[in-house]
Amino acid sequence: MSIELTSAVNPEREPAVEAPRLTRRLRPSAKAPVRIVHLGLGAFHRSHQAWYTHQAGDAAEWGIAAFTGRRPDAALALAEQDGLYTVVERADGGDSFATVSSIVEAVDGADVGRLAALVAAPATAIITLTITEAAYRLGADGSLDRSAADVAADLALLASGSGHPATPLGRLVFALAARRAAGAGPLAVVCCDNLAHNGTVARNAVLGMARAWDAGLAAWIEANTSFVSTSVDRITPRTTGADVAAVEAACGYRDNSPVVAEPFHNWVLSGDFPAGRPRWEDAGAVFVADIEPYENRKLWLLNGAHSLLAYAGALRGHTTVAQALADPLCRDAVERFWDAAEANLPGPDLDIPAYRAALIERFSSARIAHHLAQIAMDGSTKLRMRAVPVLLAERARGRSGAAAALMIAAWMDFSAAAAELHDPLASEIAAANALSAAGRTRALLELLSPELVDPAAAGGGPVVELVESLRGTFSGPAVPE
Ligand code: CS2
Repeated sequence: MSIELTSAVNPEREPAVEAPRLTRRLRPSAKAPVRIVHLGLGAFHRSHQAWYTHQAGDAAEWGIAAFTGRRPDAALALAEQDGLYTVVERADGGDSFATVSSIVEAVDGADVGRLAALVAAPATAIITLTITEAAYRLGADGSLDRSAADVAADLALLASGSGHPATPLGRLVFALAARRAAGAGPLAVVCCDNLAHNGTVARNAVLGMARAWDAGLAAWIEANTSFVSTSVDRITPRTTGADVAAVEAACGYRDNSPVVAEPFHNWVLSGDFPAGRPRWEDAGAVFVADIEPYENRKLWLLNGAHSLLAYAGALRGHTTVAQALADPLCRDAVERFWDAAEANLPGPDLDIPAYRAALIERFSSARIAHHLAQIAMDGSTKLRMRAVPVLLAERARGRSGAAAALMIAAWMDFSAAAAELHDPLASEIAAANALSAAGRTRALLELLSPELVDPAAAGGGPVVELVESLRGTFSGPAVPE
């Protein structure tokens, strides 16, 4: 018996005309000199810091060399386009497209030699970071966890001089040592990860690593590096194949690295730039003396609601932020959490009612598919910034903190149900989940913060019982409309 093979491609069809690849030859734009080095080349860097730099009035003087984290892919794709990419601003009324040219060099993060050379160059004035919250390797006490396996491995490598470090912190410290050796002078490290006091966190993490390697280097970093704190905001869902096709249709070129973002964008910064900075204020960045109220507003209200929706929504069978928010049970939990957070945010200047109303609109965007799975990752690190401070602040005021405790209970239910957990503490969480009911809740709370189970602190035993009583709140299926 013979089988007739038919080609999947219809030979009668016209061959598809391939759109030209986006490059600087196709879209002529000069390369600015590298003055910013970025660690963590991902979608958010491209929709936020690189976009702000592109919009700055003095953009021609400020090129970015951006390094990936674990994988080289994003650097390879961007390098093929000479660093150019498209920002798709996705509004309810439609998409708008802008080609961004501030990234002038896209490098595989493993190329630590190139990183050191660029950081050591006198022209480099700024190092920006989006390395994820978990990469700061903070222990529950807020200092660098030197016993974390990858931190310990990097410290051993640095001490022996036998190879290049693999963690972002290790690479950064290695590169700062090169700057010190070159006598290239002071610079600013600008943390753009969603952490409370992120400049201080970055400082403690970098100095913690440096001190364990070379006390002289640590002293040099203290004297020559300004750690700038920032609050960063722009919802940036993962890019899909449909987005690549939409760019091709609208712009007439092939861009393998476009990024989709909401129209809203916000950047608040606090700190010194000893070697200068771009005019980011031209794109709306704001420079303040005291960043704490802004960062708490963003971390608690936006990111806190995101994490609550990620766990509650997933347990209720939802996939995106907009779907979860449309579920009355999830929406009610968000509003209650916001009430608790708002009660602990200072003054009318922050205009919380308007901020909350804007968040409802941003989260409800029907055209942005922001996946809960993307937000659910690294929950143990995120909840320390998003749920624990509100819970402790509420208890310090004599209230139960139930709205924040509900986020923690939902995270626990999610972590027990998840087939695979993406979290720096995944094995500790799995071990805790194997314990019996009350022991399990206590052990999980302890991973978030020892304060939550310390009988002498505001929390104490009642927090364990409170969280335990809230478990299972979202485990039923969503009620169909
Ligand atoms: C989100 C953030 O994934 C997450 O944890 O909460 O990435 C959020 O979308 C951004 O901070 C928005 O600015």
